[in-house]
Amino acid sequence: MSAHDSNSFDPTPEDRFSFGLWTVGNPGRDPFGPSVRPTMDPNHIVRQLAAIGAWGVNLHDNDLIPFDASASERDRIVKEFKATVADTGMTVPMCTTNLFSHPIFKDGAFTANDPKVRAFALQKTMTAIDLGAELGAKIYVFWGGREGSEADACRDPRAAWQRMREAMDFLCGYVKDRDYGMKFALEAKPNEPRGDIYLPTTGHMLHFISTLEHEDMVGVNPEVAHEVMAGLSFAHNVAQALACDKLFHIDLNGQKIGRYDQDLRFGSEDQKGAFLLVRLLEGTLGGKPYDGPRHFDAHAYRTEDEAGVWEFAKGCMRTYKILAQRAAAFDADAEVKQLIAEQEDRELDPLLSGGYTVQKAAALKGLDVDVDAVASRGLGYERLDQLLVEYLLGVRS
Ligand code: GCO
Ligand code: MN
Ligand code: MN
Repeated sequence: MSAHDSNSFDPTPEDRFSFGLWTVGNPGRDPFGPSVRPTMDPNHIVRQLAAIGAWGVNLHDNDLIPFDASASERDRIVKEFKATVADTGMTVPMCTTNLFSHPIFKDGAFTANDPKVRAFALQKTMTAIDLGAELGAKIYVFWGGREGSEADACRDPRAAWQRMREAMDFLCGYVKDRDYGMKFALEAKPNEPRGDIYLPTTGHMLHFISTLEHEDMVGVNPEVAHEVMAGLSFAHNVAQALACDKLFHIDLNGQKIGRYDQDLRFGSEDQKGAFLLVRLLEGTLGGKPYDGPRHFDAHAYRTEDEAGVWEFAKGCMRTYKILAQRAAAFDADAEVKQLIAEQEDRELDPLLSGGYTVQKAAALKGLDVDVDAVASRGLGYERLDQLLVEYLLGVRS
């Protein structure tokens, strides 16, 4: 099969593509209008996802079990859902808690000023972690949707940070005590629904994690839209997480800079950013590829009916695979390789890596650098970037 055969972009379980129940199940409600699509039954979602070649389905506790369900209702729902997941050969790689919809969370959950809210948030999360464990999830995501403020005078932001740490340390203890073998993935977002959310970027999260008691079991779940909302390079954020072995999960979608959280189909905006991201995740430039789930946290346009939703989901996976193929071709191109290699002067490596020694300091101080020659050299990045654009536009392969 040629690399251009459209079938080669069909998803397979090895691709580890996953969707949340809340993503394809999004009925199109927004602040200006109600649902435009009927609510889909979770079991129907799982069957459809399996039919289009997805591998995993993720959920918040309340995507599956209504907030006020009785114990017997809960057990019936979970039993049926588990059977559907098993029948379709799907998996539940990740679960999370809805700590933002119910009015009790209007001032946050783990960071709320009212201790009863914080206690309820821990109670709800432990119950949701139990559900995740029952469904076989090995990754547990924390997105602090309402962990923020508008009236900033309401609390010392250091207290919010401290409360968040205490909650994470407590819940890590719970998972260890129960032997669930789960890892936590923390998801940053700069704002929306709160005016400002604490821990607004992946970089903030990475530092926060280094202050936790069980730092080894906590990583990040960066989302394209969230870093782009903050005006940042998503690939750079992901690269830092990968370099620290902290990329435990990822939320893929599309976003225009400077907007509200759009959650668009993956690759539908900023194709260059998406190309650089997939190149990094797939390791086509070299380096260890990302081996976790490729999760799409996005939803279909409000213009769509159910058929449009499945087109949206297929589009996310197909574009990811197209970009993976484009990135592999780009990095295999001899001219690209040469342009990148030209920037590398291996000779100085021993002086530049491996830490400080007295000898290296002396050698560096004595080094004769022809400053003018180095400064006047063109770097060839125009040609390199044009080649990237040509691969992206499909005129070079
Ligand atoms: C958002 C977030 C959420 C989270 C989800 C999983 O902006 O609404 O991206 O979709 O990813 O709650 O924790
Ligand atoms: Mn997300
Ligand atoms: Mn989001």
